[in-house]
Amino acid sequence: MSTLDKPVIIGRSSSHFTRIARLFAAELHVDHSFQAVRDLLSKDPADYGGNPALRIPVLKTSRGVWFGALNASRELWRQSNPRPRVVWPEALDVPLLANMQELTLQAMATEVTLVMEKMAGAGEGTPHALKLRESLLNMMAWLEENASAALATLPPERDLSYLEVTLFCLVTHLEFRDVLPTAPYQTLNRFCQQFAKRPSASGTDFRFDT
Ligand SMILES: N[C@@H](CCC(=O)N[C@@H](CS)C(=O)NCC(=O)O)C(=O)O
Repeated sequence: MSTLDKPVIIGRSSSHFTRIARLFAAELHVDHSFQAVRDLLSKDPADYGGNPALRIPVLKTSRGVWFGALNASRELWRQSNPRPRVVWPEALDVPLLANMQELTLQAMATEVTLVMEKMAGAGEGTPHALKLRESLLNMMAWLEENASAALATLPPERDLSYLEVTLFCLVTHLEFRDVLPTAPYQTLNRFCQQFAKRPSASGTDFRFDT
């Protein structure tokens, strides 16, 4: 089988956005391979599967190249058979759920900036880094306060939702990268403990690619 017959996820095993795509591939039982991006400070789009944004994940399939975790997850879903019932972000049509998804993704993006700035040597004490940390703490407090009600509002007949996958990847990554102590977020931790029982979650544990 050529690589294009079999989807390729391009990313890093330590990246929370990449884990979204890896987790969907596992949930959907889509046979795929994984290509690790060696240097996240590279400025060559070719190192990111051609993504001009210089970001991961990217999914390569026989149909083309898909930039970003949501595009990758949807395409993996389209390739799956049978197709499980997935609740995608556009179905979250009440403020509680829509805001939960927005803040989960924003917290992930904010964490990326904090980690990348640190990796690039800018330090953690710049005015912008301090503001980002404050914003991240605010978002985490909001997510903790609203998680129970939001998760209970998701359609019960679903197999999976993008919201749950992203929330799991966010909280577990904060701990993995030691960005924030996560112990105070009891509701979010309870959710993660439950979600971690899925083979797709335990099979995609964060680790640093060598
Ligand atoms: N909108 C993108 C964001 C992806 C993203 O920010 N990925 C991080 C890794 S977790 C990245 O590529 N960081 C490199 C950088 O910030 O330069 C998605 O949803 O997939």
